[in-house]
Order: sequence, then C-alpha cells, then structure tokens
Amino acid sequence: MTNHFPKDFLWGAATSAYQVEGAWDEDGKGKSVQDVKVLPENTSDFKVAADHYHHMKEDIALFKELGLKAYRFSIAWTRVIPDGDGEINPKGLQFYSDLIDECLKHGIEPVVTVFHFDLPAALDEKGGWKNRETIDAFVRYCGILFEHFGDRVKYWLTINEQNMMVLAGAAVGTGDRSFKELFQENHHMLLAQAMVMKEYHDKNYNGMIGPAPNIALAYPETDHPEDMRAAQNFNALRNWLFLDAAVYGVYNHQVMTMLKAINAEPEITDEDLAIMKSGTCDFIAFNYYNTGTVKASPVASTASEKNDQQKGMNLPGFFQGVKNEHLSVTEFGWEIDPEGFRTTANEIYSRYHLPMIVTENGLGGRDELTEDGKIHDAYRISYLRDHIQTMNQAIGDGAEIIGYCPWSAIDLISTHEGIRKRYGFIYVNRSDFDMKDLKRYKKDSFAWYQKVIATNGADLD
Ligand code: BGP
Repeated sequence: MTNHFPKDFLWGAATSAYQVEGAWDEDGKGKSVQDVKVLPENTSDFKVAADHYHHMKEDIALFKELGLKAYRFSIAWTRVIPDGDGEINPKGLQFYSDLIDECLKHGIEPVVTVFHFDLPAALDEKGGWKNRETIDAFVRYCGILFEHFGDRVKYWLTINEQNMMVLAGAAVGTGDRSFKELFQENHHMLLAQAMVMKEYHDKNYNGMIGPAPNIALAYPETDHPEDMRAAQNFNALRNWLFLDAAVYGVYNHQVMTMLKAINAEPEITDEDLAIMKSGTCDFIAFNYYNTGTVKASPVASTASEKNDQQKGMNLPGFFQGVKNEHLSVTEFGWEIDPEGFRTTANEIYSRYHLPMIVTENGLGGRDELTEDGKIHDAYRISYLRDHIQTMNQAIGDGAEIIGYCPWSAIDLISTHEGIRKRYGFIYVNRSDFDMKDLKRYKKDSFAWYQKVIATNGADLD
C-alpha cells in the first residue's frame, strides 16, 4: 500500500488530566465533578489514577522513547483555579508549565485540551453549564492559559467530546439531565467556545485552536429511504451540530427542528447568535472509536436509554440505534470499524475543508502483566494497525489529516469502567483497588508503535 503520511505528520498519543494524573487534592487543587461523583460499584475512583502527577518526567521520557512527535493532554481547570472562578493556584500553573517544557525539551509538540469532562465542583454547585456565569469563568480560565502557555503551545483544543457530554452525560460522568436542560447547557458551551476562539484570534497567538468532539458516521440499517433519513437525523444531532457551530458559527437546521419537536429547544438570543459567528476554529480535532447504525423510529417508540457512550441511542420519530451485524466488537462491547474511520474523515473534510487531527482512537482491553514483565496486547496492535491503514487511505483520498493521537499514551482510568479497561502503550502496575507499585512496563504495542512512528507509517507489521 502506498504510504501517504506527510513527512511532518504528528504521530502522538493522548490522555486526560483526571484520568491520568492522580494527586486529586494535592498542591492546592480543587475538586472537580469527577472527584465528587458517585461511581459504579467495584470501580476505581480517580484519586491516584496513573499517578502521572508524580511520574511526569519519567512518563515523558518514555513517550520520547516511544518516538512521539505530539502529546495530547488536558489541563485540570481545578488545578489552575481551584473553585473555577476565583484565585489562581500558582502550583497548578507551574505543573503544566513544567509538563509543557518537558515535552518541548524532548521534541514533543504539546496538544492541549483545556476542558476534558472535569468541571470544577464549585461551579457545578452553582448550576454548572446551566448557569451563564460558567461561560465567563471558562473564558477567564482559558485567557489565563493562553497568557501563560500561548507562546509554547501551538495546538489548543477547547472542549473534549461536548457531544458525548450532552448525549451520553451519564456515561462519561458529567450528569444525567433532561434534554431541555442538556441542550441549554450545550448552547452555553458553544457560546463559551466561540468566545474563547475569538479571544485566541484577537490576541494573535501563534497557533491554532479547534474543538474536539467525538465524530463518527452513522449508517442507515437498510437502503429504505426512511432509514436513510434516520441516519441523516442522527448524524446531524451527533456530529454536525458540533462542527457546524465550531466551523461556521451556526446551528444545524435539522437539529433545531428535532429539538423543537422534543421540546428541548434552547433559549438563544440574537446576541448569542452573533457571538457564535464571531469565534470559529482553525482546525478540527476529533475522537473516533466506531460508527453507529440507525433505523427509522416510529413516533411511539420508547425514549433513549443512556448508558455507554458508544451504544445506540433512540429519539422517537427521528432515529433508533441498532446493532451493525457486519462489525465485530471489543471485549467491552464497542464495535470495531476501521473502514468507518476512513469514511468519517472524508465526510468531515468534504463538509469543512479544514486540517484535522485525530485526538483519540484505540482499544480498551483487560491486559495481563506476565511473570516476566510483558504485556502481549496483539488485539490492540491489530486494532491500531487497521485504523492507521484506513487513515493512510483517507489521506490518499485527499483528506488533510495532520496528526494522530491514539488513546491512550499510558494506562489510565476509564470514564466508567475503572483501570480494568486499559488503553495505553505503557502498562501501569495497579488494579482498581490495589495501588501496588505503579511501575511502568512497555507493552508489545509500545515496540510496534515505535516502529510505526520511526518509519512514518510505512511499516505496520
Ligand atoms: C472518550 C473520552 C476519554 C476516554 C475514551 C474511552 O469518550 O474522551 O476520556 O476515556 O472515550 O472511553 P472509556 O474510558 O469509557 O472506555
């Protein structure tokens, strides 16, 4: 197969603050919604995580050895501003300043998400994203980050998976509310994002800013025209709502119709519409795990069940999620669809014509550490190989993909399934309730990805 990866392709890997750092209440950090949420039974909390906060230099040295050209991580709002809108915590800023310097020292480009599911608990108590004051707090917080790190960070991501927070909030631990409330919060996040993008551009920082939704195409179950329309509805709500807003500063028309029909239309002022238009993105970051499949849904069918973020959803009268019989699934039940990755990347590019960075993609599995200190994760290698192959084809098709940051650089705590569901190239020796020695071990996928990067994607064997 022809190798289409450009010479300066950003081979990377990703993490998020609350899932990897630990040190949940150290050095002045405030509590986030992730620190106070009720966890599913038998599932680890995020207090220690991979203890990256205390292993930062060792971890970045391993990333260097892996050959990473980019590292996507998130900043914990509560480390920088413990209550979200009050005093700045200098130790929090220092940690991220050191992390950025450590990356740059090793020739690794930092790709920074400012908000990844971890709203400060103090803001949540005041209504969270329902409250317009959270918009101001977010804009102030981002301004502080740009001011301190804007000279060193060239790739900024605003909000991780805003679409999953809205459509599957219960699954990612960010709340379970009515559609009406959720789409009002969504509107406020879109405003906050636009304001931050505007500020970033107005101040002429030397870099790019973009959103980071989870984008994956939905297929119609059959060639019945009504199934096709159901897929179009689902794609509009799950995908285009978030990218139309970030790229063009507008609401997707089909989404507005759906929201009216389900009585979930947000309150939007004329000034809001102008704000949305005033701040748009320079590039598109997107997370891709798998596609969805839907069929037409009769008006009288039952409402959506909110559980795992990748499992089907149902909006009576518009679409109904179904299983795709052509796809296999991971041991955690997530469908595997590398072909859909190519289709999705091409579809995004056709609609928006902006450079793209893949900011998540990967396989969660129950890895085993052998007695001789190895982790044989052939299933992960196979998943990543298939996706890198179709990404190469998408670039060959003409889609401008400039970087790839699989999830995750190192083992971390899953959004709702503890550490038993691992994604990393590096194994962290702990279980859900036994912290063991937190020692790092390189998995088989580490050596494999190292070779992929060293050959710029030419050798995937
Ligand atoms: C994405 C999130 C990540 C991550 C990943 C895997 O939705 O952005 O934070 O965890 O999915 O999901 P999970 O941890 O549920 O397996």
